[in-house]
Amino acid sequence: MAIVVIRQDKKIELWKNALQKANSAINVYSYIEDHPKDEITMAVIWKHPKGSLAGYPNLKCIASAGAGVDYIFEDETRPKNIPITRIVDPFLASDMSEHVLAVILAHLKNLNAYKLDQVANSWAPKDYLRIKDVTVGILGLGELGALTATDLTTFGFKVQGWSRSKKNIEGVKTFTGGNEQQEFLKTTDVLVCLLPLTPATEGILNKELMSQLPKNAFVINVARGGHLVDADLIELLDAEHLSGACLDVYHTEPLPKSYPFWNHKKVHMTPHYASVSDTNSVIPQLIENYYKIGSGEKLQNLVDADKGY
Ligand code: NDP
Ligand code: OXD
Repeated sequence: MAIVVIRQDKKIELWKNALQKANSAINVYSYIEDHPKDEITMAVIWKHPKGSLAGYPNLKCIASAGAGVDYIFEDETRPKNIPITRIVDPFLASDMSEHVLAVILAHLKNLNAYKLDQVANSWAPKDYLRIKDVTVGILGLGELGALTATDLTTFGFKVQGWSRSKKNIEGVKTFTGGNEQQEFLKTTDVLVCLLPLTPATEGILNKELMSQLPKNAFVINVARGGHLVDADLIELLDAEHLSGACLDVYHTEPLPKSYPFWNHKKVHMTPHYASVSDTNSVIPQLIENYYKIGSGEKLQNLVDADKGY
């Protein structure tokens, strides 16, 4: 039994060392070093190179080092019929909630516009919005969406959410399914996308959906770039239907330098860092699952392969 860490960013050694430090009895390898492939029972991965999951004859679990698993289903060469797990973690949820709150407050108080004014030496007071007058609508009421929704209510926002199955969250008006989506959108001033990327949600932030938001609505996409139809967003911003957007995720990451978002005054960007798995917090659940593989117990935070999340 052993773990292989597969990721292409600079954090590969950090994850290998953190797993090793958490439990020195486990053999942990990085996929770029020589390692005995037949020993590997668990792969801890993040945006792995396609094809790199093949060739592990005893692999029993593919563990995403993040909450999202879309990149795993996109790899057709992945071994099928092996459980996939994902991260569910209180800091991942609270960091996301804090990010969304910061973005919404910056929008209400025109902070992004004032930064542009400052760069242009322009003194231009602007009307601002009050929390009590703003309805935030969250697409996706899972681990991250539900906490974000609850936290926003404590700040005095009106909050509503839309999800696949009906939810009951104190202080949050909930909607489900296609029929209720229209009502949800019509009454949403700030739309936050916290859906997983699946065939059912790909391109959901399109012209048809975003046109149903009230004039001057603001869109926040912190889920995946594949949810957004970029050209539709730009069209609705330029037509002054939407007042702005804040994006953390993109179709291609890093976003190519020539991309129109970079220089669009109404698009505010962060580099896919709204909320990041903290090794100290998430490694215990990975190690528990590693031992559960050995004992044949049910794994924690299993992904439903049929739903894709
Ligand atoms: P969960 O799986 O816990 O929640 C997903 C929510 O979306 C659920 O409420 C689910 O409904 C709903 N949903 C899924 N499919 C549909 C659909 N077709 N129609 C309506 N609702 C749907 O995910 P998390 O909250 O943990 O994470 C959400 C996403 O956030 C991740 O998949 C990832 O892409 C992104 N993320 C981004 C980060 C960043 O830094 N930008 C950091 C971490 C995550 P139901 O409850 O009924 O199943
Ligand atoms: C995740 C992410 O899915 O960081 O955890 O995007």
